[in-house]
Amino acid sequence: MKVFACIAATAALLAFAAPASAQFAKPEDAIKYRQSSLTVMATHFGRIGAMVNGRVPFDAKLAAENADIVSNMSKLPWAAFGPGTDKGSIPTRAKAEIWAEQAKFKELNDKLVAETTKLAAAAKTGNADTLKAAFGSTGAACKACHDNYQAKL
Ligand code: ASC
Repeated sequence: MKVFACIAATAALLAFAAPASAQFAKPEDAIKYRQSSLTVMATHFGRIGAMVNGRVPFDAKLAAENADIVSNMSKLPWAAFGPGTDKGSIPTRAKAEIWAEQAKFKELNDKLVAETTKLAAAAKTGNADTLKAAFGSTGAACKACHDNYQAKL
């Protein structure tokens, strides 16, 4: 009995510690997770955009905080595009090609993560022009994936 309780407790702990990919009970959970992380990423990327495009004053500290969030968020969605998460009872603009071309899709995600890492580093320099350049290449990485894998509205 004690051994069983110990195994059960260990299993429960491992379930929480496991990578996100194994943690979606149903497709809707994965869809919500990836949409949420992409929404948070876009929100904070947009705040940097407002600065580099002159809609709000440049603020190095805010830019760095926003870029760190973008960088962290960019690592999350991939795990929520696993097998069987292509459709659910909530709307998704993810195209079927994502699951047909997982290697190519992963490559674009890795590119995004690399660009957002550079964005976070650029923001930490405190130089607005450096940030603007990194914002441009990060946006191109967002767009490359959307052009291929996001259904038009
Ligand atoms: C954004 C945002 C995106 C990307 C993309 C770049 O600000 O929300 O999805 O930039 O539009 O082309």
